[in-house]
Amino acid sequence: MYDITEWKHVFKLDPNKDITDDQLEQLCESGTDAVLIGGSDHVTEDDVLRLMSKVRRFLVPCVLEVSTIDAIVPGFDLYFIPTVLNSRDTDWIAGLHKKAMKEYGELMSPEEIVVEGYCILNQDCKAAALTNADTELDIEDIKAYARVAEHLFRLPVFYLEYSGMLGDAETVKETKAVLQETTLFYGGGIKDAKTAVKMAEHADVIVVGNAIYENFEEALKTVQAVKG
Ligand code: 1GP
Repeated sequence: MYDITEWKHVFKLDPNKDITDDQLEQLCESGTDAVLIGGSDHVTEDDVLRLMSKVRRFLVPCVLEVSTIDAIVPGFDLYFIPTVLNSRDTDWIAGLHKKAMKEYGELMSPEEIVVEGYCILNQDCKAAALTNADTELDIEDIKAYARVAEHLFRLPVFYLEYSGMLGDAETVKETKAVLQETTLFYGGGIKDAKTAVKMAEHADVIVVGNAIYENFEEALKTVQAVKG
């Protein structure tokens, strides 16, 4: 029903941050391929539910990126489950996942679940601190993680995460070159049409987060920039 291999652009909304109803409408009707709800800290069930019910008024696919077991809310189109491949803490690789499955496994429909193999590359971002990620990776390490995602774990998504800073386009290009089946997501520091085009040249899907809250008008322009 939802073919993520066709996607090019996603907005990531933080349930802990404020957005006006008018802005939300503009995002949902912008032509983006999906609205992803997720954040690294202070994600509560109430905030997720509130935001979901607003996004739900529009046709855009509404996805929960699960970051805490305490805020899993039914009613989303898809559930993205991150596994942080370069975490030093097994909880973020499969530990929390096992806990979630123990609690909700019977209720979850496999067709609603998309597992994302994260590779976190900005050592200063919250996600890196939270997951104790080993960000000291060279391009060969990153390509190896991409191959782990596609060839070993057969994950549908490999996510290069630079949250808060613009990453290296050459790294995205070289990573893309080793992936055939797995969809390459790129997120981090996209703040306007120019940065969107730059990262979308090699990533399959670009994710725009912070810019929504920092410069809304420019963030909105990233959709047309990559979807034309
Ligand atoms: C964060 O990859 C996303 O998880 C987007 O990053 O907030 O820097 O746009 P930014």
